[in-house]
Amino acid sequence: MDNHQITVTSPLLPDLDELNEMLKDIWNSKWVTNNGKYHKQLEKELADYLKVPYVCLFTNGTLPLITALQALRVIGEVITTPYSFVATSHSLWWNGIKPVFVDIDPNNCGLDPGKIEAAITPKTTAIMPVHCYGKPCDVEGIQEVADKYGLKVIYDAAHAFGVEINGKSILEYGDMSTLSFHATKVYNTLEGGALIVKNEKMKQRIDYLKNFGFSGETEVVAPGINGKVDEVRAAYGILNLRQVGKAIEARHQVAIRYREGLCGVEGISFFDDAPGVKHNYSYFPIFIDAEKYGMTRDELYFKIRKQNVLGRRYFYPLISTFSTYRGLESSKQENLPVAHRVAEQVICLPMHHELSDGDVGRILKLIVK
Ligand code: T4K
Repeated sequence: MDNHQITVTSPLLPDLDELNEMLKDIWNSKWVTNNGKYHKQLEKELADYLKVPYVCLFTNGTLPLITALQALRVIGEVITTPYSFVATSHSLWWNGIKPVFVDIDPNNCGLDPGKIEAAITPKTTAIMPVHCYGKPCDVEGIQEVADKYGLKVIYDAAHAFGVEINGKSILEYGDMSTLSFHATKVYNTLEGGALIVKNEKMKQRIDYLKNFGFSGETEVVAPGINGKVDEVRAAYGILNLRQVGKAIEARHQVAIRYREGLCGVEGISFFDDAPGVKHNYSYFPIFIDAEKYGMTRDELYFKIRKQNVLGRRYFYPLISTFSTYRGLESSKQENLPVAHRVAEQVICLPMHHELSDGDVGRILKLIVK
């Protein structure tokens, strides 16, 4: 029996010959970084593809979070979710900001806007929600609370490349949004990321901040960082952008097959497509109700692992349980009952553009009893 390893994801890679042609060009030009021509081209092409005004490229998806907080001068306390990759809260910590965890809505695994108000204090200056798995948060509900209390909203949209609500990019909501272009993401530049901003003035400010704060050869206007992307990764990104639509469609087909296979399985739930939303199928989380399914999440997780199917428990354990954060008042388990439950139930099944029908069949056979 075919028992090859099936990983949770697999990177979308550009054609090597095409990349080689671009590498030759870079080698000839000897311009390899610092806002080169491929860097400029990728920022422009991404803005068009994503239907957003301005894209600022970064070397990963964590630096744009850190930089957005700097650019908007966020201080004090920020309301955020414990149900995410740890980079979300770390970006606050690196800015000397206290994360205040609020529980999630089980229907989208994003911040529950109904629970935000109770966590606001005089020190609260912003909200940092996450479009977890690329599923849109309740963006209207979150904005309503933000407007009422004069708070900034920075979306960690690391998973939400290309997601739209009624034809509008999800990256347009809030004050700023960030993306990750890590190898494990729908669209990747090996390592990489971006900050999406709304006007040219802010784009300029971010460009200063990601280049040590330099506004010219001899002037430094802010304590900036080095977040610049080199020409090799920009070229790679240009080529990947040409095939990402096809890759998302392949993922869509995998999601359809999973849903067909898992429909009606007692004790297993999953997300359907939401009306009006263009999804990117970046992850396929399933949630195990141990009592009804007759097996705990971990029992199923290790059972499929033993058969070389490497799902992942994103996002277990919760950020609020890590040593850096567990002493915070908002980290108490009774404050986050939904997040704790979901983190105990989730397995992200393998999801990528190269999964074959046979792979999906093999995975389903292990889960459907
Ligand atoms: N905000 C959110 C909500 C995020 O999810 C993330 C990152 C960030 C912010 C920060 O963005 P970055 O600074 O990372 O750009 C991965 C990624 O490293 C991380 O980017 C991602 N989120 C997180 C959810 O997952 P791991 O530790 O699960 O990756 P790893 O190395 O175990 O890889 C998983 C599987 O992917 C492997 O079993 C096989 C496949 N893979 C992976 C790599 C790296 C490949 O086939 N090739 C590869 O090169 O963290």
